[in-house]
Amino acid sequence: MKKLIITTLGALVAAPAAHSAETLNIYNWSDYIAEDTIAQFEAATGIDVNYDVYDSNEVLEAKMLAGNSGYDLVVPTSDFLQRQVAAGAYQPIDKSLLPNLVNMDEDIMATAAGYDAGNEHSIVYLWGTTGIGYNVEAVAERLGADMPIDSWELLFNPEIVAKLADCGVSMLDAPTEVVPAAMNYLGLDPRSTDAKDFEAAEELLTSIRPHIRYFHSSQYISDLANGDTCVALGWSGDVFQAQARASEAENGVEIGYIIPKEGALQWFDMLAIPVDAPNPEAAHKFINFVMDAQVTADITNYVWYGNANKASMPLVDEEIKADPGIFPTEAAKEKLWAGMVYNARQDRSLTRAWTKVKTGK
Ligand code: N2P
Repeated sequence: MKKLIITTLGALVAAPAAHSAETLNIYNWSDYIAEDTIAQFEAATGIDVNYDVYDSNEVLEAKMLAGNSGYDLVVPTSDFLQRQVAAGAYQPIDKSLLPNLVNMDEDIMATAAGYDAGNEHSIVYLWGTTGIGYNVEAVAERLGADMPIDSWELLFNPEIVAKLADCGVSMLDAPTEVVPAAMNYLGLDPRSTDAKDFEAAEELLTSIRPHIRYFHSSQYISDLANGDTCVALGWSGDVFQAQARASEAENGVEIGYIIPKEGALQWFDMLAIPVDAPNPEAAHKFINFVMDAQVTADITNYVWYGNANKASMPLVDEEIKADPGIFPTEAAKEKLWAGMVYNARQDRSLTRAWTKVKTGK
């Protein structure tokens, strides 16, 4: 019986990898873990990991609300998590199985507790912002080198984005992130749930729709890196991964990331265990493994997202720690907003606006 083995943490670490029939099913965001994290976990515990990826909170939410996903560990963003916890989708985390909890940054965990009281169902995995990735040369060629590249204007000003359309502009397919960003650009409260504000954003987005090549939440990493697109509304670390890929390829593409001066969404992605997880013990084991200072530092150093692990910080590359696109300055922090938790009615009105934008109807 596998349960017998996994109640003894010490025995697990020593278990030979080759003889274990135990599996852990993880469903995580794409491009969101270091190259060797899973292999290291398997070697340390003897647990076989099935690792699937997604690039959309909506896709994950549909699976969590339907139940029977078969996953032991998933990574919803905190605003989505709150809704899913309310629906009974997650089981409480057994903190007695997480000795590495002492490594966590209490301030960030407290912020996350705003979405999950007492951090009962979740542990912060990584966090980042939703801003703009751009090809430095391609944008300068089209807008002139003096053009200030620090604003949502680049994407949301119809005259400016029109000039960039030929080199390829993409947006996340993430209504709860793009619609509030458009509202922020319009001077509206990005956390507003007023249908009128959604409509104003819809109108703006529809006006720039002809200049958007596609809506997709992971393809833009390689497209930016290869120079196939030149502007993306995207996630901080993903843009930095594009930058790193271009520089490794030595293809002459230089990618920058902007936290717009008007503000940006700061989000937190959370490790959570579905209520019907087949192997919650292994999920706890993985959470504790990830909370190791070196393991988390390796992840941040690979994916360029901030983490909530205080003990990992001395092990995070100086270049990453010093980058204001990854760890925003105090001034930028003042403009960041937190994700809104929409109720069903608000969610429908947001989704309706988004569908219209995407289909142009
Ligand atoms: C990584 C996606 C970042 C997660 N590709 C957005 N919450």
